[in-house]
Amino acid sequence: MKVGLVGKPNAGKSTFFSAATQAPAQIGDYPFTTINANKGISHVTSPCACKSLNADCSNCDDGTRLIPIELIDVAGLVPGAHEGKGMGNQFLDDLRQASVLIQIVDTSGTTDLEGNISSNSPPEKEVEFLENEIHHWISSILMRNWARTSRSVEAGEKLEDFLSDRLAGLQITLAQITTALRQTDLPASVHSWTDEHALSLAKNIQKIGKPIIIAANKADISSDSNLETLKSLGGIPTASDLELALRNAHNSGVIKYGLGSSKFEVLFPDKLNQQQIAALGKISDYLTKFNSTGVQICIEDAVFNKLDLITAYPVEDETHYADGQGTVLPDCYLLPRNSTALDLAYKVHTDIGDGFIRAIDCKTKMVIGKDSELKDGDVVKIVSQKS
Ligand SMILES: Nc1nc2c(ncn2[C@@H]2O[C@H](COP(=O)(O)OP(=O)(O)OP(=O)(O)O)[C@@H](O)[C@H]2O)c(=O)[nH]1
Ligand SMILES: [Mg+2]
Repeated sequence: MKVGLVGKPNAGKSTFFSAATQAPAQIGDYPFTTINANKGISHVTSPCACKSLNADCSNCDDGTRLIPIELIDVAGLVPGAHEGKGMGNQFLDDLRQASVLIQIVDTSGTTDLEGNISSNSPPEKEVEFLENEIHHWISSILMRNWARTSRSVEAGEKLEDFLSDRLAGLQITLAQITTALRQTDLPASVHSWTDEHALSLAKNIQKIGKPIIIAANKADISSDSNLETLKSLGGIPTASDLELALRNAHNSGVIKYGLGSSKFEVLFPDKLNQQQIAALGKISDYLTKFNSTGVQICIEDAVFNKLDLITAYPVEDETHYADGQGTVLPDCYLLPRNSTALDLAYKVHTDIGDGFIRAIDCKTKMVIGKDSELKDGDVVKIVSQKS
């Protein structure tokens, strides 16, 4: 599960990345601080299955399960990137593996679309141009050598198979391409497709196969009107640098702060200097107003709402909900809704999937077949020839 962070330069992508992953990343108030992509592990949270099972689990934090996902922070994207402007679009390739994108928008309006300091840059323009760049990127992949290669479709190859080959590696499924084709008005003969046709198909492919969440970043210094505009576009108020400060203060033992929390606790008030007291006061005011820094909300919205993933726990021992070594609920996987017991088996290991015999729903102790659909939080024993 990979989530890509995108946006214009200087919007706060690396700050968001560093806050969410705790991995070091270069942060600077100038464009193109990041050239090479940063990759790191972040987590989404979900109520652990041990709660309802009354199981003695040591893999969650007091009933909250942390499930790892990968974040990718790429170089800033400027208008015309698909034509080679700014850093060009080779770094869009870094986003190929992302199933969902979070666009980091500078809602404060203090930087223009190139990431240079500006007095009043409308943040909604960022949303518009970025979508446009992603659409052009996908359509350029679709249309590469179109006149020559699309002959195979005229010769009988199924269009969706042909397009799926084209988009291989972009984390876009055949089913998503089929849906996008159904939603797009296209000429029957692929030979007569124009760039405009490819662009309308690319728009639908992006909406279905690479959805974008909007983080209305720098909310701590944004005007109410800019924030309202972004919220009307679905933006989530976010203050990445406050989240980074909170996590750093938590890691250094100054405060106690839980992921996505609406508050923090100062552990050693006597040890704080005036500057730290002022900074924590500012953060506290922000949390009172917004209830959270928004970073965790963006990531969880991407995974649980946009991608609609569910959690499942494979185990080997259906009585103790444990693996072969006795570890209770050792793993928690994220799977698309409507995934089956067989899908989970394949996620654990190809051999386990190939050798699938049956599964057991550990909550009900009922035997379930390979086509049985899993529910969020299911605990499943897979019986396989290879296990
Ligand atoms: N006030 C405020 N400043 C922020 C926030 N997030 C980031 N910044 C500042 O914005 C500037 C740019 O941050 P970066 O994280 O380097 O931005 P970026 O999008 O990765 O930039 P490039 O790598 O150049 O594309 C830095 O000065 C950050 O401290 C925020 O939520 N609030
Ligand atoms: Mg950066």
